[in-house]
Amino acid sequence: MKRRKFLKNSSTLTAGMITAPLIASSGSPLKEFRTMNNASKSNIPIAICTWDFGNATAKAWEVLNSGGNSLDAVHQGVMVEEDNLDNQTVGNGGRPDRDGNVTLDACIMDKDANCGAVLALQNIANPISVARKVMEETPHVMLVGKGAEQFAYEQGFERTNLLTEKSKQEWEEWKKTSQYKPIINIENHDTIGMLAIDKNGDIAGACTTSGMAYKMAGRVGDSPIIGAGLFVDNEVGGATATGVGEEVVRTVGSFLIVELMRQGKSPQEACEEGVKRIIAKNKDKQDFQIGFIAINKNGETGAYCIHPGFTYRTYTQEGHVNNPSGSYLES
Ligand code: SD4
Repeated sequence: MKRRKFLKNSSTLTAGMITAPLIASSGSPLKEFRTMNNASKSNIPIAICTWDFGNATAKAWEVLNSGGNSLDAVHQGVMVEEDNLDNQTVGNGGRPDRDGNVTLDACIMDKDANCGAVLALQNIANPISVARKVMEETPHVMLVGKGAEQFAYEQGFERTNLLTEKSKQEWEEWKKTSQYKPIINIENHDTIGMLAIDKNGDIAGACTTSGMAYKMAGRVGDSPIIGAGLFVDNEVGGATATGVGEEVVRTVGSFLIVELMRQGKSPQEACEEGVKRIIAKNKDKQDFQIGFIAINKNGETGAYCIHPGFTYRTYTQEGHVNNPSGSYLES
């Protein structure tokens, strides 16, 4: 069954089930939304992404500035990095798992809370496009491994060898010690998570990664998990994450940040609280990086991380900037 039809069939039930608890659980949300919606919209349209992926935000901006929607903007924006063979943390050319297989994770979410994801996808260069197909062409949200790959071929995607000579050589070198030790701020870029607001004021997000280098076969992090690596609520805002995915999953980080904004926190305050929740669960261990970025309905942005070094890109009418993120620790 096509997704749209499936949603139509279930919409009466879902609307009744979700509206009541939302309003009941968050104080006076209607008042808050009204305040946010009445504020200045000078920051719209806007595209933001984790790390210094300037070519990706430039692409997203091109889409937004020519009147395109936020879903197309984030989709086309993150694809720039999936296609960048020099980027060994996203898409084609990504570092493999410990068995030498490149396995990709990605998800996408639109203004109507439609979403799609692929997990541990092999041999397909643009996992974000497959995730969007899952969203638009199936009644499901996530497809994993062989099933995701099979679906991609059915949708016309080509089989591609994703292991570049450079990533292969590094993996051969790594095998000499075989120590799994995620590096903080690896080469100052990593997973790309992107959020955008279009000229209509609608928000969408996308997140795509090759995951932690030399992970166990079958390991999946936060990046393709809606609520963990990415979450968008068009009434409130969006958030996305980079870093050690296990820790983001444990706190459902992106959903948490959006809910904190719903309760009145700014994107900056919400990101800081998100990081602090992770720190609180890791009192004896801080040798890992997490970075969050967030945006609210007005186009205000925020970012926070554990260790200094994380940056995020913003593209608005005001300019195209790589911004340093505040950090919980000083080094
Ligand atoms: C993961 N969050 O697979 C991703 C990878 C990442 O910094 O962002 N690394 O856990």
